Amino acid sequence: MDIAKIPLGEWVDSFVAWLTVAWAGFFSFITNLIGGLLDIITNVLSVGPPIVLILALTLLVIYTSRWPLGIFTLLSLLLIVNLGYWDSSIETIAIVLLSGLLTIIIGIPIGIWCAQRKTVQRIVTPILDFMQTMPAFVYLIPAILFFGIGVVPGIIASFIFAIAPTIRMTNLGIQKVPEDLIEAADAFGSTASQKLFKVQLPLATPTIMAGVNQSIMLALSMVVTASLVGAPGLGADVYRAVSQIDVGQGFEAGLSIVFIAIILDRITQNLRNPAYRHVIKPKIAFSVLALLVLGTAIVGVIADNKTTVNKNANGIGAQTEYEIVGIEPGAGLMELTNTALEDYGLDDWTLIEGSSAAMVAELQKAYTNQEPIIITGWSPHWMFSSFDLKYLKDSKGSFGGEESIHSIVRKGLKQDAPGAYSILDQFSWEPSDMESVMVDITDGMEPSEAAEKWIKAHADKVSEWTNGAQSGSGEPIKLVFVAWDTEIASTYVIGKVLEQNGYEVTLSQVEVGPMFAGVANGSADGMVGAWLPTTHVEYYNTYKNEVVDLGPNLHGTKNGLVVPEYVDIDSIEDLK
Ligand code: PBE
Repeated sequence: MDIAKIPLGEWVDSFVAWLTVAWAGFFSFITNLIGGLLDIITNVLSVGPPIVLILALTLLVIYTSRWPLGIFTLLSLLLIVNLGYWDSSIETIAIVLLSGLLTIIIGIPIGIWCAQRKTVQRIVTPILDFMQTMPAFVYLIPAILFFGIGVVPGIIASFIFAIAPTIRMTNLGIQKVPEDLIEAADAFGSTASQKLFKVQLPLATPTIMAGVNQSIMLALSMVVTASLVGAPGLGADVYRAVSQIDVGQGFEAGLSIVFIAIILDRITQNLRNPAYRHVIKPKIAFSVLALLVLGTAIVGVIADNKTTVNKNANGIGAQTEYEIVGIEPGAGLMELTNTALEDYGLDDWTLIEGSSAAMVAELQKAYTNQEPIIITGWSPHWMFSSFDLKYLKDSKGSFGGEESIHSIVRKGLKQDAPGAYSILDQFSWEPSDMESVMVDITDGMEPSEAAEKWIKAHADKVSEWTNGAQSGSGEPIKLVFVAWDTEIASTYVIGKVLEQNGYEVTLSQVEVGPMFAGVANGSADGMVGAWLPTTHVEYYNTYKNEVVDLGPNLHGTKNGLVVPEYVDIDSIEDLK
C-alpha cells in the first residue's frame, strides 16, 4: 500500500512562517518586555557585591525554613562564589524567577477559570497534557524564529514547559474546597468574587503554592535546554562543558544548579508558613522584602536610563545591542572570536552561545527585515550563496588564515577495515563540491539524498577515493560529526561512499569535544571535520597521540565575523 505522506511538517512550517511575519510586531513587543523585565530582575539581584544577595537569601531561608538551612544557604552560595559561578548563578536565578512569575501571573487565573467552568477545564486539560509531553526542545525551534536567539526564547520555552502544574493545582485546590463551605458562603449572600477571594483562594493556597513550587523546579530544569538557543547562566556553563568534555566544569556548574534548586525549593515550600512567623509576622517580613526589591528596582531603572544616554545610539553596537551571534560553545570559531574580541579591545561586546542552526535562523530573520546583525561565519557555507554577505576585515589576523579540513580515524582501523581506511585516506574534494551538497540540503533535500546525488554526478572523483580499496563485507563503520552544515555535507557523502563499498555505516551526531574524544577512545571509527591548523588546534593537541591523522580532505576554508552587505561597516575595527 502506498499512501502519500501527510505533509504535517510542511503545514507546521508554513504556519510558523506565516506567524513569524504576520505577528512580528507582537513578538518584538514580547521580546522587549521580557528582556526588560529580566534586566530589572538581574539588576536587583546583583546590587552591590555578592555578599549582599547571599545575606539576603540566607535571612530569607532562615525566616522561612529555620537556621540549619540558612547555614546551608550561606555556605553553598559562598562556595558558588569561590568556584567562580556567581554571575552565571545570578543569570540563572533571574531566568527562573521570571519564568516562575509568568507562570503565576498567567497560570493561576487560568486555573481559577478551569475550576469555575467545566468546559474550560475540558479544553485546557488536553492542551496541558500536550505541552508537558511534547519534548521541550521542540518549543525552542519556533521560539527562535519568533523571539530571536538569546534568553527570551529560553524563558518562553521554560514557561510553556513549567506552567502546567500551577494551572492544574490551582484548579484542584479550588475544587477541593468543601461543598458545605461554599453553601454557607452562598447562604450568607456572598457575591462570586467574595466567594473566590474570601473562601476558595485562601483554602486553596497550600495546593496552589505546591503547584507554583513545582513550576519553579521545572523552570530550573529547563536551563540547560534553554542554553542551546543562547540563554546565559549555569545552563550555558553545563552545555559548554559537554561541548568541550570538561568534566570538572560540568560538575561545578551542575553542583551550583543543585544548590540553587534546594534553596529555591525550600523558600517556595515554606513561604506560606514561615518557620519564624511568630517572631516576625509574615505580613511585615514580606512587606519589607517587597519594599526593598521595589526600591532597588526603581533606583536601578533610573540609573540605567542615565547611563544609556551617553552611548552612541546609532552606531553598529547600539543597533545590535553589542551582541555577536555565535554557534556551539565548543566550536573552534567561538574560541577564535573570543580571542578577536580581546585582540581588538571590544570589551562591550558579548558573544552569544547557541548552535549553528540557531545562528542561521537568526541571520535569516535579520536578513528578511534588513536589520543589522553580526554573526560568526565560515566558508565554505551555503549562506554565502543565499545571502549577500561579507567578512569583516581582520587586520590583526585573530581568525588565522586559510585552513584545511582533515580526516581523522581511530588507531587500529587500518587493520580492522583496510578498505574503509584507504577510502577515508583518499577522500578529498573542493569547496565548490561541498557547497553544492550544502545548497541541496538547505533547499530541503535529505542529507543522504543530496549526498547520493552528488556522488552520481561525480563518479570520477569518487573512483579516485575508492581506487585500490578493498571492498568491505558488512563491517560496521561509525562516523561522528557535529551538526555544522559543512560537516553534515562531508560526512553524509563519505558515509554513502563507504556504504556503497560494502560497509555498514552509522553516522552519529555529537558535540565538538565528544567528536574528537570518540575517535580517540575508539568508540567511533573516524570523522572528516577536523579544521586545522588553527580552529581545532586545542582538541587536536589533546588527542593527537591517540588518533591517526589522515591529512586534509579539503583546502581553503575561512573563519571570521560576517555581516550582510547592507551593514555599513567593513572591518572588525569598526566595532569599536
Ligand atoms: N566551524 C565549522 C567549526 C569547524 C567547522 C567553523 C563552525 C568550528 O568552529 O569548530
